[in-house]
Amino acid sequence: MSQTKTWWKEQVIYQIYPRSYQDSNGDGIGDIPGIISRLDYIQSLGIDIIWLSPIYASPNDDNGYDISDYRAIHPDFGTMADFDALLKGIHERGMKLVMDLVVNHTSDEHEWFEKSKSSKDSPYRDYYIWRDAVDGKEPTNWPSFFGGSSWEFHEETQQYYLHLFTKKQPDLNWENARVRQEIHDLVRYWLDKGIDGFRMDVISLISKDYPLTDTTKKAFGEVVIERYANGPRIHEYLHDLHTDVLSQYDVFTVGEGPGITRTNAIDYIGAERGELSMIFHFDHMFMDHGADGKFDPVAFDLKRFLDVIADWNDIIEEGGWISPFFDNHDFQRMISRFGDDGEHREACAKMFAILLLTLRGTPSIYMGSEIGMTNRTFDSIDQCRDVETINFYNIYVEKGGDPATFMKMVSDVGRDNVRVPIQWDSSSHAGFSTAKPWLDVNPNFTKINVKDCESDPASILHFYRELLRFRKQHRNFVYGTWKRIETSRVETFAYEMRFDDQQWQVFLNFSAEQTSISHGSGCTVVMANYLSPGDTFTGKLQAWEGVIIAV
Ligand code: ISL
Ligand code: CA
Repeated sequence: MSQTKTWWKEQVIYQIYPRSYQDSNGDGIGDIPGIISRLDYIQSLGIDIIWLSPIYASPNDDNGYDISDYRAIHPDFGTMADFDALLKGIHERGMKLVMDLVVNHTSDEHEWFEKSKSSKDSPYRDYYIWRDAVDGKEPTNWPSFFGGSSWEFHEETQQYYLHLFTKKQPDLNWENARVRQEIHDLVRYWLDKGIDGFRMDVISLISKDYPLTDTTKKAFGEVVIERYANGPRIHEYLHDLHTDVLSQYDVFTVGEGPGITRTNAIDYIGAERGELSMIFHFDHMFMDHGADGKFDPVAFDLKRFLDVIADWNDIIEEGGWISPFFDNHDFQRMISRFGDDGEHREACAKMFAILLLTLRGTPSIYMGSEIGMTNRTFDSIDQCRDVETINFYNIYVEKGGDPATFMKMVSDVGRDNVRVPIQWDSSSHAGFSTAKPWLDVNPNFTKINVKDCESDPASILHFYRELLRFRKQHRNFVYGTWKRIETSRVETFAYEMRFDDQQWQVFLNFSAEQTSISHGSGCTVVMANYLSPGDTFTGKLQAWEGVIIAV
């Protein structure tokens, strides 16, 4: 199916986790003026769209994914005037701004919840999901994403409320038309300010499947599919939000949500559906999570990983659109997770850049990938800030688990790996702040930082720039076709892209072993991490080598 031309299909997203981008006032917390001071840098990369993780008022139980006022900026980040200046600065540079919309839940400190819990008769009671105890216990056996039960008992009114995330993140009741109206209003508030779209947090979870009943599944991922995601009214809610609000602006939306699968995704993103512009899917992100989630890991399966990438690429042929990504603020650094962050770090980071930027869709680059940032080591829970890590640590240790074993897992999979400050230079605190940061920098900042990359023409940073420029010049990436080329070796991923009379092939070696491929020999290189444009490809692939050739 051919895709209609739309600006947001042609662009590239850069995600900023605001607490960790740049501190401007020496309190150790990244802020809006800090981001403003880096806009020229972001523009110099060739980025089109900036996605900001939440900057709203929040008690920060889940670092801003627990919002207490949707129309206020958290003082840690600055003021509304700072926000307006940021938006202006982004637009002046020809870029766009996407905000995070977190409306599956609010903070328990949001005034709606304060009123809701005040009394069973409060007109706000029904903004959230309250239930009586059943046989003196939780209404259902639902586990929370962040450990423990999804129900919290409220002594004063003697009922439980539902929270799929932490107990400070009560789930909103979307069945209530007033809740939906409030959300439409706040979406309109930000769109009227001139932002260019929303990334919608766990949007697949907003419609609950009533009556709420026990799950029969054991594995957390299956519970999500069985009970939490893709509820009966999800498409009605998204369609209404689109029709009543979003469609009146020239904006786009990217939906995030566990439980969206290869088969049901098209219902969210099909062009004629009028729901979401695109989604982030998680098939490659959850595949090494075991029954109990990320702290119950199973072995990474490269074959499956590459099959998932190729399979999801086809959804674009079916008329859908996605945002390819390999890391974000919830996972670990992509090269540490899927590649090599040691000996072959530079080659590997560049190869992943080739992959990310030659898939169809609107790619999302997580801040710091452009310099090949890596996971760090966490030796003690005191070094961690993430509520997910801390909750699961407590559960693990209470059950008699060895703290050191858990901390090893945290160093692999903990979300704080990607939340450490950006490494700007080799000065103290990596140039992020003059004070001790809210989450300590990765000690490798003296070797991996933006400043050093700037002065090295062969750096990962310059490679990203070149690749982004290249992507912009060629429409193959957006409107062409993409087809996998079968290879005899799991670690060699190959595909072909065509548009008009242009034909390219991409070969990627997902290993440190040298190998060769029977395609493309004698063709001219257009972009590569070892070879230079204009070189002749010989069919040989070095460690983590990536190459795009013209056929
Ligand atoms: O982070 C995860 C695994 O470690 C995911 O399961 C994550 O919880 C899920 O993808 C939803 O994430 C989003 O909503 C959460 C928030 O903590 C995440 O930061 C956000 O991206 C609750 O708002
Ligand atoms: Ca600050």
